[in-house]
Amino acid sequence: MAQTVTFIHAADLHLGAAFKGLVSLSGATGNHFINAVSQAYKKVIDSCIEKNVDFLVLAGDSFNEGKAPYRIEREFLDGLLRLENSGIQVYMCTGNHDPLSKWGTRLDSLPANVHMFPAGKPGYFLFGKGDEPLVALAGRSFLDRNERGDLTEGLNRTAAFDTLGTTPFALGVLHTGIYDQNYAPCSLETLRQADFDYWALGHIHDQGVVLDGGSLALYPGSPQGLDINESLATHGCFHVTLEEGRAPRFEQITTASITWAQPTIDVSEVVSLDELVDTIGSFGEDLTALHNTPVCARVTLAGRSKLHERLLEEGSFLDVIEVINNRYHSDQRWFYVDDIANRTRASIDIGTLEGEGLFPATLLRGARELDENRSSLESIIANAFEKQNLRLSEVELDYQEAIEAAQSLCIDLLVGGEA
Ligand SMILES: [Mn+2]
Repeated sequence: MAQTVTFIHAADLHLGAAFKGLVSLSGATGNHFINAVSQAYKKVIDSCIEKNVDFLVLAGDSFNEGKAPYRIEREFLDGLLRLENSGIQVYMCTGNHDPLSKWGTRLDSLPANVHMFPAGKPGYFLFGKGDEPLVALAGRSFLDRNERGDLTEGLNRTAAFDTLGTTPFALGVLHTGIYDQNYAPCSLETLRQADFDYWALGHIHDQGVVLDGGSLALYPGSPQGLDINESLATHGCFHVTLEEGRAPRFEQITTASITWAQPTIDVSEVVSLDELVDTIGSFGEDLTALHNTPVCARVTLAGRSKLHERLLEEGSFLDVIEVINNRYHSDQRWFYVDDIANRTRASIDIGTLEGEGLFPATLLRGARELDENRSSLESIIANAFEKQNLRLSEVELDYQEAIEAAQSLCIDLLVGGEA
């Protein structure tokens, strides 16, 4: 009968990471932020138990820092103990945020079901059911924060079988930036030649497929996006099935309890702050429904808007943010605006400017003449490029767009608010 093994692959838990600046929020919202990273870890553990997997792989950066508060260490160990009680093994390596040299006595407190790959040399563990050996695992931990050498040496199917004997499946476990020279760099070719069924990788916080076909190499991403820069991407872990005679299969499990977003919203049609609140709010409601989690957003407003002047008034954003954050908030589902950036520009009525017959009118007439006389426009632009030592022939230029952008910029400088 074909053998089957299932496991969950997670990485970059970053337990203890705080959402800086946001944890000062009070009440339920503040607690939700404070607990988001721990909640994601709990979901990883819950998923292992619900799916009744054979083991869990953690591919480094389990902790955000070498030293973690007692409460955080306790949470980590309690999760591992729940797995031990369910008969689920754990294979893990450390990464740049939690290098093994910083673990100290924490290592001694790991339950018996947890198998930590060594630092300084490759390590091998055998997973089996009953007397049946099933999976040879090979992996290596970060010793210090920076590992500038290639850590894949000895991490391959042959070396694993030489050490452990032959098994139906072979797995690699490594924290690596691949292309990043500071974080255990290696080449895709090395990963491929290792001939594992599956590489459980860690380090990159967005999910990604590094190798597909033959052997599979995946980054599961961080179970919880850690800050506004880890926006929208799916954050979770992978549920992997290895079956003899078939390619490895994986499905993703979402674990994040907050979604970050950085939307740019066009407000050229928005004429009042009330409308602005509604516009941003309904955008946020769509996002919370889409991701089925609370959403924290840093909003950029764009477009030529009649609101431009009003938005430059001191404090107007703080008021808008407060109204939104109070209104779009219930116990389970909320939309929270962390900050608003104003990239709107003054609303300009070209007809009025032309009618006034002042300098802007002269500028607009000049722009129109240039638009009609393409060859003189081309020579002006070619001259400007030459002065900057740039070659126009290497750029694909939309002259219409260029002249509109230039006209818009000049008018802003002449009449409209801040540039
Ligand atoms: Mn990380």
